[in-house]
Amino acid sequence: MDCIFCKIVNGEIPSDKVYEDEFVLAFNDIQPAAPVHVLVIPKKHIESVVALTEEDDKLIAHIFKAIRVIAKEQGLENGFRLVSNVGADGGQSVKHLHFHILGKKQFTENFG
Ligand code: DGP
Repeated sequence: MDCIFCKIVNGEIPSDKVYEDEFVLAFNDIQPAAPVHVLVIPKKHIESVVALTEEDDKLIAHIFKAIRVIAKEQGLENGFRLVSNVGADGGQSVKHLHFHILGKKQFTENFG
């Protein structure tokens, strides 16, 4: 499958890893939009949030547990922004489910 993030999972493309366990990988975004910009992905290929099924319930809980660990490791006690872009209108460029952790930057309440 021609998926950049699957290639990162299987080591074909290098990445700057910040966290890894059996089900989840996290690495620094190649185009950081904040001083901390980590991408958290399931190792399993899932296209986006809307492609999740009940079978993935445990995986999603696991991803959120990893997000808590990573946020702590990255020193984001003061907060962070968590984003998952979905589909064309959501601006999703890589069609493999991922969560952006954006930190060490003061965000506002506005989206745009
Ligand atoms: P999105 O627009 O939500 O699909 O975000 C995809 C992000 O993935 C974008 O911020 C740039 C990042 N990205 C794309 N290709 C690579 C890559 O090869 N390595 C890393 N580390 N990040 C990548």
